[in-house]
Amino acid sequence: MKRIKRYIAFFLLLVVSVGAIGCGGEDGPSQTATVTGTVADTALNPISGASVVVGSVSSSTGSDGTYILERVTSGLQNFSVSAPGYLSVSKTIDVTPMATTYVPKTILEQKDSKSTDIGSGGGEVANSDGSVKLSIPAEALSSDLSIVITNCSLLSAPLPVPDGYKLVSLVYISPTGTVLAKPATLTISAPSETPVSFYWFDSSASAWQSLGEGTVSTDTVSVSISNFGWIAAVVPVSVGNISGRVITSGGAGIAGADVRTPSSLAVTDSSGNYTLSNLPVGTVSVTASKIGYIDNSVSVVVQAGETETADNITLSPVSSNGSVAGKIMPASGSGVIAGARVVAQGKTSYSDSNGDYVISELSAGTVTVSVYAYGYVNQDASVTITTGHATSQNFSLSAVSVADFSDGFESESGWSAAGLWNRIQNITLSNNTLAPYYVTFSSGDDGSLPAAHGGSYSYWFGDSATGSFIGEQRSIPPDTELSGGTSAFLATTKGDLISPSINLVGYSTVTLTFWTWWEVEARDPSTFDQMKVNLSDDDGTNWTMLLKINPEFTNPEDVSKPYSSGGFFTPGVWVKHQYDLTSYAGKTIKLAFSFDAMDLQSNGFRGWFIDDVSISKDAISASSSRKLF
Ligand SMILES: [Ca+2]
Ligand SMILES: [Ca+2]
Repeated sequence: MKRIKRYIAFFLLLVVSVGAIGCGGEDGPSQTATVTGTVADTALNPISGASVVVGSVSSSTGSDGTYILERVTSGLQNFSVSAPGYLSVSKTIDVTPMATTYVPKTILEQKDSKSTDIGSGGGEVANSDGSVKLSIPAEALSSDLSIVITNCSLLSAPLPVPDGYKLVSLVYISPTGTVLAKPATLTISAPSETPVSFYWFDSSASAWQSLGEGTVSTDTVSVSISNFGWIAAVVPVSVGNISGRVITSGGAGIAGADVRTPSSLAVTDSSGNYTLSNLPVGTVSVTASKIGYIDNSVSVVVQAGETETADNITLSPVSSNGSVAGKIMPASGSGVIAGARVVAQGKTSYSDSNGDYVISELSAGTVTVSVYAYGYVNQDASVTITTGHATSQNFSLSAVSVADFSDGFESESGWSAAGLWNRIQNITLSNNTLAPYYVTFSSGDDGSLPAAHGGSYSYWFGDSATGSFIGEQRSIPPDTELSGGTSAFLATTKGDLISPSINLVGYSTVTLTFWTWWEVEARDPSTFDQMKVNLSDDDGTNWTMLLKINPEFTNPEDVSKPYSSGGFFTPGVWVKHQYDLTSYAGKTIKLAFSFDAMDLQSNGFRGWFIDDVSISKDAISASSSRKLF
C-alpha cells in the first residue's frame, strides 16, 4: 500500500513537472531569467536564511549567504532582502532575459537596539550610542509610533549616491514608509568636509531624492526630513570610475564575483567584467571575492572624470578540502600521547612529541577519525569536516589493562560459521553411526566427541547427526564397508569459521594462540581434509594462509582409519598452536578456520574442533620460528 502511494505521488510530481516545462517552452508573456547574489552583514560575514524576493519569486540564502532565484520575470523588478534583526533592503533591479543576472552583494545592517515611542506631542529619538538624533515636532505624528534610528555602515547603502558626491554618513529611520505631517530635524556628526548635502532613498522609485544642503554647526550637521527610510549625507567630491576584470589563474572570467572598495560594491558580469562608478579620486584598493575562491585585491588610482582600467584581479580557488587537528592525551593522569596513529578517510598521521596531530586534505562531510596508541584502547570520533577549515578534535584514551583478545566461545561473540561449523556445548555423542562398519577406531575408542578445551563450548566442523564431517553419506551407489565414509555432496564437506574483526593496533608483538582437537582421514591427510588458518587484514576481501595443521602422512592401505591430533589411529587430544602475528601489528584482522575435505572419500571422521582463541601482546623470542606448531 505504501508503495502504491509512493508511485501515485511520483506520478503527480511528473505531471506537475511536465506541465511547468510545457508552460515555459511556449513563450509566456515575459521571458524568464535567473537572479543570483549573496547577502552579508556589515563585517561581510554571510547571512543565512535571509529572505530574498524578486518580483513574484522568492527564496532564502544558504549557509554561505548565497541565493539563486530561477524563473524570474525579466525587466525591471522589485528586489528586496530581509532577515530577522536586520534592516531590510528594497530596490529595483533590471533582470536580463534568458540569462543570469548577478546582483552586487547585499549588505544588511543590524537594526539599532534602541527604540523610542513618540506620539503626537513629538519628542527626540536617538540611536543607542547617541551619534544620530531625530527631533520630531508636535503634531508631526497623529498616533504613537515606536521609532528606531540606526547609524549604518556606508556599504549598506541600497544604491550608490548620485554622481559627484561621496557618502559620509548613512542613517536608517524606521518604520520605513512613515510620512510626517511636519518635518523633523535629523542631526548627525559633522564630517571634516563641507558642504554636506542630504538625500532620501525613495525605494518605490529606487532613486535618491535630494533633501538639500544641511545646516552645519560646530560639530554637527542637521537637515529637515519628512520621510523615514534611508537618509544619506554626502559631500561633493571629484570622482572617477574603475573598470576591470576578475579572472582565474587560467585567464577565464569569473562571473558573479563581488568587487568592493571601502565605499562601493559591484559584481562581475558573465564575462567577469565589472565597473565601479562615482569613486572619490585618489588611490583605492579594489577587492574581489567569490565563494570558493580566496579574496584578492588590486590598487587603482582614480582620476577625476576618467574611467581607469584596473589590473585584472586573479582569484585562486580555496582548497576543496578541510582538515582535522587536535591533541591526544591519556584519559587519566597528565601528559600527552606521542606517536599515536590517527586515521581518517584512509589517511594516516601520527601525534608528535606534544601529542598534537593533523590530517589534511579531507573531503567535507562527516568523517570518522580513529586513534590507535600502544597500550591504549583505540577510539573513534565523528567530526564534521568543512572545506577550507581545520576542525578541532581532541582525544582522551584509556589505558589497556588486560589482554587483548580471547574467546572461549562460551557465548555468541560474532563469529561467522559456514558449512558444518557449529558452536556446540559438551554433548554425549559419538561417531558410532559410521563406526565400526565404515570407519575403524582404535581399541577402546568409542568415537566420543571431545569436551571443550575450556568451559563447555567449542566450535566444531562436524555434524551431530553423524558425529562426523561426512555431511550426507553416499547412498547411490551405497557406501561400502570400511570406506572411511563416502560423502554424497562435495559442497557440504567444506566451510569457514570466520572471526569478528580483531584490532591489533598498539602492539609491538602479537601472538595468536588457539587450541584444537581434530580427526581426519589417514589415507592422505597432507592433501585431503585440509585444516587451514587464514588471515585477512582487509575485512575479509583477501586472505593469506597462516598455517595448515594437517600432518605429513599417507597410508592408502588404511582408508577406514583416522589420523588425529593425537596421531595415527589413535583418539585426538587438545593441542595448542601459536603463531606470530607481529607483522600484522597496527592492523585490524579477521581469522578464518577453513576446513575442506577436497573430495568425497574418507570423510566419516570426527572433524575439527577449535577453542580458546586468544591474541596477546606477549613477546615471542626472536630466535623462535615463525610457525610454532
Ligand atoms: Ca570453550
Ligand atoms: Ca577425506
